[in-house]
Amino acid sequence: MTSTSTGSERTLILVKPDGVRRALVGEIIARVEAKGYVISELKMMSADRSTLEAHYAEHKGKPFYEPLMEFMLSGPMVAMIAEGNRVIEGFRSLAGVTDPTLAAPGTIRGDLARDQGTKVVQNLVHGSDSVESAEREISIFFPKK
Ligand code: DAT
Ligand code: MG
Repeated sequence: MTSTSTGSERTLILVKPDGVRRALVGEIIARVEAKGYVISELKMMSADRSTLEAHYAEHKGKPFYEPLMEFMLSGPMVAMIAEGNRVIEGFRSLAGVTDPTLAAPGTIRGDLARDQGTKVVQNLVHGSDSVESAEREISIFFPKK
């Protein structure tokens, strides 16, 4: 690493229950790997409510909060840690914007998701949005033993 390069980052990626149900786990992982990020942790899991409440604390009270909880509890998901320089920003770019109708073609949400008419947007993936959120979210899904 040169003195001007930024340090390698970590981000939390979730393949949400819609992604697992639709058998898109491999496709999503392939895009992360093809971009060149390194997956350092990976597990299939069913989240419990308290984990999701901690993860989505910033959204508590919003109209889509309860539907979001219900959706995230609706089946198994895949949690992973990806690493690389600027991976937080880079994965958000691979994922596309929150609304899959507006997400650009070429992105995970833009290519593979659409509006389902549900109260919560079902958009296949979660990616941390800052270094602080990434470290907080990683400690929720991959607590140090
Ligand atoms: P992102 O997942 O792009 O970081 P977010 O953190 O603002 O988006 O919201 C978390 C999830 O909640 C998002 O992936 C889908 C759902 N969501 C967000 N805003 C919504 C809205 N206005 N209506 C319905 N669902 C929404
Ligand atoms: Mg978010």
